[in-house]
Amino acid sequence: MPKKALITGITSQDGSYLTKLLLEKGYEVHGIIRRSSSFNMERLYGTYIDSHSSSARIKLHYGDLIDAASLRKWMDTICPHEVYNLGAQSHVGVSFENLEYTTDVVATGALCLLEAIKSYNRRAKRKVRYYQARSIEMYGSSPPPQDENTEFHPMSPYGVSKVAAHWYTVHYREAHGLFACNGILFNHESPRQAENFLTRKITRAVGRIKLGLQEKLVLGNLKESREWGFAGDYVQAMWLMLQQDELDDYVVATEETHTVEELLEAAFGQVKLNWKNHVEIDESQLRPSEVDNLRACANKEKQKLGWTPKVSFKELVAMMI
Ligand code: NDP
Ligand code: GDR
Repeated sequence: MPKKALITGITSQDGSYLTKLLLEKGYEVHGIIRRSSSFNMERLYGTYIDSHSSSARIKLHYGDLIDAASLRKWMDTICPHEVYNLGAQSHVGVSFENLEYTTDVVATGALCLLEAIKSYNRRAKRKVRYYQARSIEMYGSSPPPQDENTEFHPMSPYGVSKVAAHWYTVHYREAHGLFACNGILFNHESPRQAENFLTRKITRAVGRIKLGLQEKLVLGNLKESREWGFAGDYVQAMWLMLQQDELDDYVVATEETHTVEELLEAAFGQVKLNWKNHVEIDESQLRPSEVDNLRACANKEKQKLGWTPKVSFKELVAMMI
């Protein structure tokens, strides 16, 4: 019998890369999808096979992180060995506008999923392995370098909600013996990244400007810096975390910081354009508070998981262009 994995947020950037990885490793993959008025399965194209086909090892189920009953139902029906909680309202800027919704999905959603796993474990006498997607946004204004022991000081409603999801995960591990771990991931991107995140917004605009389809690119804060890695590499680290004998929490990062301006240089440089001739600033896009001093220390993950990123910053930008 193949191992079964359940992924919330399977339609996400990370969900699509993780699905591909797990299928390659022989898993049967189950994903929770939300009902939406527009079809949003593009990222799974090339991976998804109609579940009526005898060769299909990927199955999708309607559910929602804010619908606890649906989570209990799918845990009990699918009986997975591993659960990856990737579902989230994951846009930091939007979290300042949609506060309650972000908390419901990111924090309470994680709690409901953990509770569903706890109940299932007890009934089935199993020990499901649980991965919680955490974020460097939780560190917020804590000074660098940030590692697994750095104090949390989130600077956005999204970051605060991820802190709550983190502590729920720790609580279920300590109080109820759940086999649960937190992956603290720095920014990771890909051609599948949503267009309202910075890297995709820039790389997409570069192509459009070069082809004469767009005149200018309007951005917010250019002073920030991030460690941008490739999502395809990062899902490997997620899987590795759940294969350890003892579960732990890990920071996953490239440990290579670039400013937004360096990203613009690299992206526009790919098509021999000067970004300064095309970028405009719209102050209304500035966030009420920013995470402006991030620098990872990912020693533990490198030593214990043996994971290192394969795609460099330059290669990532070229791939996205
Ligand atoms: P995306 O923003 O691409 O996707 C979010 C996913 O969550 C989508 O599949 C979305 O479904 C789903 N979702 C949203 N709301 C709900 C809900 N109420 N119930 C169930 N599912 C829901 O995420 P990423 O791939 O970028 O990130 C994956 C996870 O990793 C997220 O938890 C994110 O917070 C976290 N993370 C990401 C980082 C990054 O750099 N990408 C860094 C650190 C952490 P739909 O398609 O229907 O909208
Ligand atoms: P981030 O990514 O907030 O780090 O969250 P995002 O790409 O949204 O912003 C990165 C930085 O760029 C600045 N910025 C802009 N950002 C966006 N989206 N759009 C713009 O026009 C723009 N102009 C400047 C931002 O202010 C910020 O400083 C991502 C998400 O994937 C989270 O879910 C995840 O947890 C973190 O990364 C780690």
